Amino acid sequence: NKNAFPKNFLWGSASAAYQVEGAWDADGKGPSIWDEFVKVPGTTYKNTNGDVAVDHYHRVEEDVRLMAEMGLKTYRFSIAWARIFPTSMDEVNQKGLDFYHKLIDLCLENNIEPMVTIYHWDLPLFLQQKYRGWESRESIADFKKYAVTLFEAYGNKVKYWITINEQNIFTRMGWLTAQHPPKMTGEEKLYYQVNHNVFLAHAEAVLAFQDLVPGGMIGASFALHPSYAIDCKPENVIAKMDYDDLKNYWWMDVYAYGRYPKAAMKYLQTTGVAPEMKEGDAELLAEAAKHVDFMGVNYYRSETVEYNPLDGVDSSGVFNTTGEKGSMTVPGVPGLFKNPLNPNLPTTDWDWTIDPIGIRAGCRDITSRYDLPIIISENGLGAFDTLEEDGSIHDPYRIAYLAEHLKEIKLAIEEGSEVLAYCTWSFTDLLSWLNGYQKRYGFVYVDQYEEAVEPSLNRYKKDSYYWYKDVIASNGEA
Ligand code: BGP
Repeated sequence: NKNAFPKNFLWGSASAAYQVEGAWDADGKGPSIWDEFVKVPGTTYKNTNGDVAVDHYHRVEEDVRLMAEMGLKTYRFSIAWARIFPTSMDEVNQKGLDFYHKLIDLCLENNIEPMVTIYHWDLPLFLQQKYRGWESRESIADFKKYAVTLFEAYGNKVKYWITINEQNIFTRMGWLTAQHPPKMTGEEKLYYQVNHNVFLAHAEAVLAFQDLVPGGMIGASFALHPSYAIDCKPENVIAKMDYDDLKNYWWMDVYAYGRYPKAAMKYLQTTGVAPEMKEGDAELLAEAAKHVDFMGVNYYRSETVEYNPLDGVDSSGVFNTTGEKGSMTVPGVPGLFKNPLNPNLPTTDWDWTIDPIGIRAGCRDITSRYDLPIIISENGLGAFDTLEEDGSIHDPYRIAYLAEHLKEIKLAIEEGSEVLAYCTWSFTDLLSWLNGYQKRYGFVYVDQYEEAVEPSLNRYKKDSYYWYKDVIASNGEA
C-alpha cells in the first residue's frame, strides 16, 4: 500500500466566496442574489448571513499564513462575480480584481497552488433583476464574458479552474425545493432549462479557456451521490438506474461527453419537462466536452434508492438545517425512485449518511465511464465543535471521517483512478448556506456563530489541523 499518492499530489482545502469573505459591499462590490435572499426572514438557520462571514476578505494574510504553516499544496476558492462586475457587465471593478490578485499572489508566494471556482452560487443581483439570471439564455454570454475576464486577469498565475460548483444542487434548491434563490418550488421545466443554460455557459467558458490559458486545466465540480439499490428486488435496481441517470449522469455525461443520458431524456420528454435545445447547442456541448480536463467531485454522502410508486413522495424532501438528528424527510420522484436512509450506515447530526466507501465507488464509476482524471474538490464533515478554555478544539470525529475517506481514495487510486487533488471542505470554519455557523467543517475554528453578539472572529487550530499537516508531510502515509 506504499506511496499510492503521486509525488505531486495536491493536498488541499476549499471554500467559497460568500461563505468566507464577508465585506459584502466593500470596495465597490455589488449585491448578489444571496445578499438579497438571506435578508428574507426564515430562509436560513436563525437568519444567519454572509455579511461578515469569517471576514476572510480582511484576514486573507492571516488565513494564507495558516495554510502555509500547515503545508497546504492547493487552496480552492471562488471568485465573487459581483466584486468583478458589481452593477453591469459593461464595467469591471478593478478593486474586485485586485483582491483576488492579492489572494492568488499570497498563495503562490507560499507554494500553494490556487484553484479557482468561477461560479459558486453568488450571481450578481442585477442579472437576476435584468433577465431572471440563469433562466434566460442571456446568462450564457454574460458568464462567458465574466470567465474570459478572469482568464485574462489570472490565467498566467492560475492553472486549475472550476467553471461551476454543484450545478445539480443550486438548480435543485433554486427551482424545485425553494431553499436557494430564486426560491421556487416544483418548477421542473424551468429547472431543466436552467440546467441546460448553465451547461452552455460552462461550455463557452471551457472553449474560451483553450486559447487564453494554454497549459491550464478546466472542469466543473459536481455534487456526486453514488447510489445503492436498497435491495436486489429488480424494481429497485431499475430505480437505481433511473436515479443515476437523472441525478448523477445528467450532469457528468454532459461535462464529459456533451450529451444527456438517453433514458432520462426520453422520460423528461414524456413528462413534458425536457429542456428546449436550439440549433448548435448539441455541437457546442460536444465540442467543449473534448476539452474538459478533469471531473470535479464534491463528495459528502451516498444515496440509497428504492422504487417509488406514482402516488409516492415527491422531490421536496426537507433538509435538516438545525442539527437535530432525524429531522430530514425522504426525497423522491413519484413513479421512479425515492431515497430512504441507508440502514447500514451512520449519519451526521444533520442526517447526512457517512459512507467512505462511497467515494471509492464514485471514483471507480467515473474512471470506468469517462476515463477522466478526478479532482476531489470537496469532502468533509459538518459537526458541532467545542472551543476549550485553553483554545484547543478536539475533533476526533472529523479526523476519523477524513482518514476513512482518504483510505478509500487510496484504494481508488490503486484500482486505476487518476486522482489529482483532494480538497477538504473547509480550511477555516465558514457559513453553511442554510445551516448557519454552528455546522462547522474547518481545520481552523473561527469564533463566529449566531448566538455571539460580537464574535471575535479569532482563529484557533483544531486537532484536525495538526493531523492534516502530518498527512501532507507524509504524502498520505500518516
Ligand atoms: C456543498 C457546497 C459547499 C458547502 C458544502 C457543505 O454542497 O458546495 O458550498 O456548503 O456543500 O454543505 P452544508 O453547508 O449545507 O453543510
